[in-house]
Amino acid sequence: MLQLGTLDDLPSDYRDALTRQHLVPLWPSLRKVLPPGKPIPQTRPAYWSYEALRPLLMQAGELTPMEKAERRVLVLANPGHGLEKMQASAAIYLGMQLLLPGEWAPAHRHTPNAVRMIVEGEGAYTTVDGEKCLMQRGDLILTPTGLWHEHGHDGSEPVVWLDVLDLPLVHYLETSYVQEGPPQKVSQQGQERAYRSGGVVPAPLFVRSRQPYPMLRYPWSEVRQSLLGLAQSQPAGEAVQLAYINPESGSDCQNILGYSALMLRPGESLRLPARSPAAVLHLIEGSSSVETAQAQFTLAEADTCCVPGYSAVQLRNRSTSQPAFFFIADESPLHRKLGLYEVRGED
Ligand code: 1HN
Repeated sequence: MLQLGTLDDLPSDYRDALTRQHLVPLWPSLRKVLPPGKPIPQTRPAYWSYEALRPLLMQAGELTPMEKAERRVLVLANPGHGLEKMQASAAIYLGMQLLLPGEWAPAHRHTPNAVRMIVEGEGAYTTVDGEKCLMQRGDLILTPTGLWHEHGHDGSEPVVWLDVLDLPLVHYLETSYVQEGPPQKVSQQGQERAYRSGGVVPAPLFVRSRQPYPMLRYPWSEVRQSLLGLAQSQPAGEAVQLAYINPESGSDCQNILGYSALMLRPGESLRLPARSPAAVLHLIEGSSSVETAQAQFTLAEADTCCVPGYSAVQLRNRSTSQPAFFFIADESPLHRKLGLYEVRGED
């Protein structure tokens, strides 16, 4: 590969003349924007312990009333991007949100897509586009782009959930904004029952739903059961993994980020191949290690970590008697749409 010239090779009066005309020579920066072989990600392997962050989140509950926060969130920021960027990866934002009994997070809608993975507590709900969705541990609830949403809490204990948004990308595209609105009228509840079983969808009078987001809540009780069923039908050693999809189209449930649930059988190890998208792994249940070439993390229940793209990941269930269950968010829908998606062999 050619050794390219640097900025220092150029006379300073020439550089100044370029700058005055808003011009930049490409060759001193070419290798930075086009590194050989594979990208040099800013996203680093990063880990957040729930046990360590929980007291700080509860403290935020004492320090900052909802009226001063709108959403009371501690952002899980990847140091590789700089904490102030509030990014877990190039396209993924992560935050832990706290709602205390009786609190209310007012209605708004925005261009970034969000999902919530419920981490602890009972009695909270989120209303999305008029559908009141109960929040129970392990549930995945979608808040797609442009849909009104607000959160309430009728229970007696704090409720915490993990927010995953495509905010870094939508912000980078200069398309991120929010609108505030009045409280929504609840028009339906329990809509997830309409999509209870895989392979069949509602078709009243032979008519199928044409909504882009027909299913908003994916109850953990159903997903967990499906994983246990899949584990029995899959040969040992094959990944037990389910994708959260739009049940009408069969495609990813959101446009930019993809979501899946993965089970490790007791004592099981699994290698996830190196793929172009960065991913976030959140342990819903169990105990597991997550290892890349650069880092190794031990995840306890409710812990979260991030792994950069182009790097293989080794998962290992640390229990020989209990399964481990992961929630995984990644950038694969985006990469596929852009024609950038890659799976690599051994890295
Ligand atoms: C948002 O709307 C929520 O509605 C949570 O709970 C986190 C982070 C950035 C932008 C919007 C919510 C968010 C957010």
